[in-house]
Amino acid sequence: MSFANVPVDFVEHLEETEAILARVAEEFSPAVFASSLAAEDMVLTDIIFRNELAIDIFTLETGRLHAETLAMLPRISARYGRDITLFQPEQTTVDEYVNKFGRNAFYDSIDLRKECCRIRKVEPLQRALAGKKAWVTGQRRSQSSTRAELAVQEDDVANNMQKFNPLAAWSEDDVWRYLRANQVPYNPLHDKGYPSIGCEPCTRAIQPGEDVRAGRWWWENADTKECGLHMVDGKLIRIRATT
Ligand code: ADX
Ligand code: SF4
Repeated sequence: MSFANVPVDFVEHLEETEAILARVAEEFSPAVFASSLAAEDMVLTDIIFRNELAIDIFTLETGRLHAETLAMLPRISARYGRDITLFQPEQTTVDEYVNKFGRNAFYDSIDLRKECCRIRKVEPLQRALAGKKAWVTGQRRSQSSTRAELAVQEDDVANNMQKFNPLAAWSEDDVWRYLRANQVPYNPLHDKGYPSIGCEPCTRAIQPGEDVRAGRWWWENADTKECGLHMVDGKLIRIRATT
């Protein structure tokens, strides 16, 4: 495609991102990409599938995702002829939580919210990452204060592998420029005030001018708003890789 009439820094980001993904596929096999099926992750999905990179894509299907998010799965299969692998929580553990605390107990305390995220996201993530050398995420620095220091490549000491954030330097505008230029399918909730999309009961639309993650766990303070996917021993630790 032509990138005439787009800023030079956008083209630079794109070339760097494509190079990072190609290096992950070649040097860190087996590697996987964790896709939430949101806008950033559709940029990476498009690059991986169109270039036939040897990186499997998976989604943590928590059991509480929006219908619009789940509807992305057949749309992706139809567009690329490739499927996304789903990882789901252990049903017995979910049942224990629901029976003991209630289906929506995550509204009651930060601890119960984190426990729900642990059961529905973090434990399935560990299964998805087992035996892999690297994983890729769609995190960007400008998404939140907790991501401002995000490195493109990190030593994921908790999972004993490398972690790559190839969109770290991208702006939200860069993401939408890419999606529109390549006519990539995207979650329709993005057009309804949802710049960031997680589980249905823990995500709401934002007002114009609000922080992009203001609709995620909106009842909590900004500094607790991470689900544990990107943490080590309960803390966000940014370890730049030396390789
Ligand atoms: S998070 O707090 O839920 O992790 P966000 O929605 O901003 O935040 O996602 C950041 C990155 O985490 C995504 O780009 C993706 O790589 C990964 N991720 C988040 N949710 C999922 C999911 N349900 N399945 C797979 N990966 C996910
Ligand atoms: Fe549970 Fe909400 Fe976390 Fe989803 S985002 S796993 S529903 S607490």
